[in-house]
Amino acid sequence: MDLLPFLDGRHAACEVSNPALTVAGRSLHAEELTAAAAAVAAQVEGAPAVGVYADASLETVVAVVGALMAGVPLVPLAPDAGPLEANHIKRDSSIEVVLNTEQYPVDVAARTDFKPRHTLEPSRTALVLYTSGTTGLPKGVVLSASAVATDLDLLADAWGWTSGDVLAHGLPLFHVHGLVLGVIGALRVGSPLVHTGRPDPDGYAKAVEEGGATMLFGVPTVWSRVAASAPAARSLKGARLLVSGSAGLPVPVFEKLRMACGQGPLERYGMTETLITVSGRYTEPRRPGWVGRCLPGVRSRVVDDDGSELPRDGESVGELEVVTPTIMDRYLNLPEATAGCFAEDGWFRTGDVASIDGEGWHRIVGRRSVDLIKSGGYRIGAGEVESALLAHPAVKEAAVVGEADPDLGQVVVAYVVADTAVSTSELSDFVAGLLSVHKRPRRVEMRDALPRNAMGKVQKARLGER
Ligand code: MLC
Ligand code: AMP
Repeated sequence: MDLLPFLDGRHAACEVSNPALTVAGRSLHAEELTAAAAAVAAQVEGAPAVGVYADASLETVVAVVGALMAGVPLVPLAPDAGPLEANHIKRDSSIEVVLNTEQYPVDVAARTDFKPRHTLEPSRTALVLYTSGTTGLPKGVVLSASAVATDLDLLADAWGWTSGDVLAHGLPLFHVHGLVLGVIGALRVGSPLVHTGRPDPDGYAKAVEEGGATMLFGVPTVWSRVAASAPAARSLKGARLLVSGSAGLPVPVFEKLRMACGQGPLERYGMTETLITVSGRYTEPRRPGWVGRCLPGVRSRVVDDDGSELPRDGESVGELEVVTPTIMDRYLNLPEATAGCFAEDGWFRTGDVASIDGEGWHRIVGRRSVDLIKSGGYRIGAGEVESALLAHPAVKEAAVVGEADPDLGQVVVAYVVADTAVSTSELSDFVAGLLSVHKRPRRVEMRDALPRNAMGKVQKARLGER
């Protein structure tokens, strides 16, 4: 399947002399990218799956394209993944090779005439993306080439995204936002990509002013930081479209950007398991606080605790369920968890609480479970952080929650009962080292005991009480 039509030389981007791709200041032209990726494809073809150490580098993009060319399922690893997280992912996905490491380096200057024997059939697995649940270690979400391609085409249509755009962002390359939309999306549409290395306001300003960026992607934390920097916000006047997602965009951030650069970001909503299902359209007025309507072919409903559908009146609040052609195939090796996230009639339960109005606009109100935290747009499972804390020899009990934060949306806060003296920063660093840096508790509070109910279950709502 032509998940990357660009690679067949059919796409306009191949004809322009501008680089197709710039990551953290280093660039490749379309032909260079194709040739280097073909060398990766030759190396990995036939493997059941391949990993990539997904730092923000040209090497990561070349590895991603090479795996897709060869039709080999790609498993990205966060560059700061600690041993607990990284070993789980490697074991669970049975990957033997992790590209872009000392053992399997990626050469962006490599050239080969290799023509992959496999084509990426629509039903083949393109990606396995690991994402946190409320408990346990992250689950591998198996995404087909067809789900990815369909989603990208629907989004390109909704956003008027063409090869005439230049996309810029600085998001991590191991999740849907930065990798699927931000890299594979740009390659599929044929728009040059400027990855700024990190998603900081100055990088975004420079991408517009010097890199000619017309479209920018960010999580709300990034937009909030851009809005707080007057010169950076003003420089975005030159862009055609700002897009926000991965968490709810606060209305004041939307308004601040609108004042500074003439537009508030267009919002879209989705998750790893469904890809992006709901979005504003670039031709329609934006409604701050609302994330848009279903993409064509997607259906949605909100249901109460009994599974009965609630009225589409913009007021009734229930769990959001969707049916979408962009749905995952399954959670890897977890048939019960896979079955558990679908209602009896096959609708996917998002776990998000929302309302839908008479015109089909969606407002996301929160999440059903307090055990899934969104911090800086990262999804973090409370159970995973609690288990990591309990692995520290001093920790007797631990409970983790997400608390509201003006910068990150939510921050991970841990309440800990310890047997022996231990500093809060040691515990935070311990989690950062074992899982990954963004999962570390930003605040640790020591307690003599945790509030529990008669059944012995921790009462998370009472954790803040002294
Ligand atoms: C700090 N650092 C440590 C550390 N504490 N390193 C080791 N151990 C410790 N204890 C270092 C980090 O390595 C990093 O270094 C630096 O400190 C800053 O890290 P941070 O404090 O974690 O950064 P922060 O400013 O909090 O990050 C904000 C952010 C980030 C917005 C940049 O949250 C982010 O990138 N978010 C994007 C998440 C995303 O893409 N989600 C999409 C999910 S898909 P250094 O050297 O690296 O600076 C999805 C679907 C959809 O949701 O709808 O899109
Ligand atoms: P992830 O699996 O990391 O992709 O996270 C998916 C979750 O991010 C969803 O279930 C939502 O809770 C949240 N999310 C994504 N986009 C939005 C948005 N525009 N508004 C509010 N929440 C969002």
